[in-house]
Amino acid sequence: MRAGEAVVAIASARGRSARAVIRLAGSGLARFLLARFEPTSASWNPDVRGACIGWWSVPVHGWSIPVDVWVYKAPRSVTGTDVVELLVPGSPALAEAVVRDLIGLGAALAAPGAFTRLAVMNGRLDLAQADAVMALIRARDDAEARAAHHALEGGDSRLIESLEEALVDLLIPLESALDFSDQDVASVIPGDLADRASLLAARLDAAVAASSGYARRGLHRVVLVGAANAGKSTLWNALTGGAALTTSVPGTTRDALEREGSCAGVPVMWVDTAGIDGPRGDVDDLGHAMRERQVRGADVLVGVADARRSDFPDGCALRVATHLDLVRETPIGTLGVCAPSGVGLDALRAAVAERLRRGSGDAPAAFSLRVAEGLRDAADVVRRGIDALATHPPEFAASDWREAQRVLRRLRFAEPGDPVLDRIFASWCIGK
Ligand SMILES: Nc1nc2c(ncn2[C@@H]2O[C@H](COP(=O)(O)OP(=O)(O)OP(=O)(O)O)[C@@H](O)[C@H]2O)c(=O)[nH]1
Ligand SMILES: [Mg+2]
Repeated sequence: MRAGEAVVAIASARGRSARAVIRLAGSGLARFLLARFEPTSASWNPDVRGACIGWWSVPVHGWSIPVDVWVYKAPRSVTGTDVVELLVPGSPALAEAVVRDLIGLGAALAAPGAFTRLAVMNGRLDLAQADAVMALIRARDDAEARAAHHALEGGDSRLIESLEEALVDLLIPLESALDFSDQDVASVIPGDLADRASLLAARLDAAVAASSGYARRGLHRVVLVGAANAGKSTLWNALTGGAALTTSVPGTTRDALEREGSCAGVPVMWVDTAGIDGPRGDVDDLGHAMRERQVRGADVLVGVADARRSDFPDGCALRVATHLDLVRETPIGTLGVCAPSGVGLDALRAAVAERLRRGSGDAPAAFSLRVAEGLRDAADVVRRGIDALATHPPEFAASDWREAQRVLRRLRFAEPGDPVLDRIFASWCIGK
């Protein structure tokens, strides 16, 4: 951003609200304030950090609207530039009129993610933290919000940094061995260098493996499995408001049916499947294969059985006994439900939410998909260097490990114009 340039956007959520936030960032912001803001305090100074209430005029409309103005000065602002935030009444039309007016006065409409991008370019956030900003905005439950927050506070950045340091520890003895050009280079390379490199590759692998929770973008999948006629589809309909066919004929469901719902505030994807012992035949077998795939991808596997038979499949996290209206008591170790009347559904939702919370653990490993991919690439390049060390002159291993160093560095830093920036901010919305 050049001197005198400013960007503007509505920074609050779209739609009606009590207040809307309009954010300006860049330099020379005082000119907008001097042109449109009428402060209630005579001592207010547009070039000093602070807040002031007053009136904002939009001359094209002849409006003067109440406004709270916040001024933040570089570098102590979210973007590292000067920032002005206007809190105006939360009418979308009104906020948009103010933004259009500011554009008329010379501000540019902020591109998607422009404010966070400025924060990155000005060193307020690194790229791993920028990923975390979006992850936090998109977090669907407590566990994801905690993971994203951990990354935003620098959790991922510290991990990447420590891996970079371990790489430097490998490179230093290798580089200094290469400097002994008058000796047999191989004889001055530490004997345990390959072992130490293998250890680092294993650390990178472990970090990638631990990243799956946060990197997963789909909803938590809760899969209903059980014998044909157990009442799975009836239960699925009651939980999701769906309209799956339900009959007393075994094998009614052939497809896997998916529908979003919520478990005690945790958004989930409920999945209904074909009955385990249902009919066989070419088409039915496709349904059985589909069920097996769903079972493998389940976050919580819910075994469903008619309470009168209690024939639960093995390996389920929860056991749900249906047809509670037709038995005297709930079978031991199960959650009893009567889907047609709604009995037991809330308890089932709560139990699923509890399972999901337990599954996510107390300190979820938190990386963006981009970071996880980068760590995987770095592990590959480190291993290539280990192979090279055994078969080629040491320059080859050194070159591989320097490349791994670049891969790790790019997870946190980018030069202006680096395509990784566009990749990170491509899916962002305006105002963030
Ligand atoms: N009385 C009673 N009937 C139920 C209950 N749940 C399901 N049913 C009935 O049981 C029969 C089988 O229900 P479905 O939901 O189609 O069973 P399913 O497990 O999906 O069966 P498949 O699709 O063949 O695997 C239907 O006639 C439902 O109306 C219940 O809690 N009480
Ligand atoms: Mg069914």
